[in-house]
Amino acid sequence: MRIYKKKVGAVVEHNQLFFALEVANWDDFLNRKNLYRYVLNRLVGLTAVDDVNLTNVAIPMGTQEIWASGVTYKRSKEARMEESKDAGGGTFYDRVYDADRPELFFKSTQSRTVGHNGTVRIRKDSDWNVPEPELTLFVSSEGTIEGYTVGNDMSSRSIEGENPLYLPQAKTYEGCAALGPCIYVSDKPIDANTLISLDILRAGETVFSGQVSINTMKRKHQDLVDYLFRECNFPQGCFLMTGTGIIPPDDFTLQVGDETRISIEHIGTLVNVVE
Ligand code: DO4
Ligand code: MG
Repeated sequence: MRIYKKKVGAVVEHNQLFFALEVANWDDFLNRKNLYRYVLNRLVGLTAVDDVNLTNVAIPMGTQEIWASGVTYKRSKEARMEESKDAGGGTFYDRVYDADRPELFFKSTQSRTVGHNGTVRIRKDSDWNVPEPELTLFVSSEGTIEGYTVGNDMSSRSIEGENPLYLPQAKTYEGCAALGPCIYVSDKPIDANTLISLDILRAGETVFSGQVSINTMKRKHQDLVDYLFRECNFPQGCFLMTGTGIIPPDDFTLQVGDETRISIEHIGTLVNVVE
């Protein structure tokens, strides 16, 4: 099933039918073990609705933090070693790729995040910027993976490449993240062969396209979550981006007005315009 957050309440898509649900508090609604069963029970006795507008959905988050994982795909390791070679990046990305402990970093809050059809930003002090299309987990306060959404971990490659200690500035700023359009919830983990694709359009023309399967990811979703929860509590649950396996070539940078389209099978397509 897919859960869309609306200005008021939620729309749930289940077996090709749509249902409107009242939601008093989004944090409480999402943050539960076995979210799938809970929502399924709430659908009992409801009549499907015909007239559903899914273009104006809200960011499917409440007050949760967004965290992110890094260097979980070989492509990310290689691109980052290249961009940071003048700063000694030759070894540390290699090492984190092979280490037991993953790279995890704080990414964003709701106020710095946009939803489907929202406007993401590139920093004014950065001249090399990319979207990072990432499968994003919704994790309950008990550390269980309850749902999946599409995430964009907008990144400044020039700032990150200059010095790895600048990572928080390369990653966290106003409009640095997008999530949406919905949360995909199932009674089993997302298919291991799920494809992620990214298309970047400039003045209506495609200037970059890429695709990756999540089965090429180095780490397991639950291992990332377990590390994140080792010494952090998330009373409302949290979102965790799982890293990018698609990075445009080194001569590519986003421009104002570009449109990013990130699709993940089973979930949908997250569309954003760059400002
Ligand atoms: O190491 C820097 C960030 C990595 C990242 O965001 C990714 O691999 O997706
Ligand atoms: Mg990333």
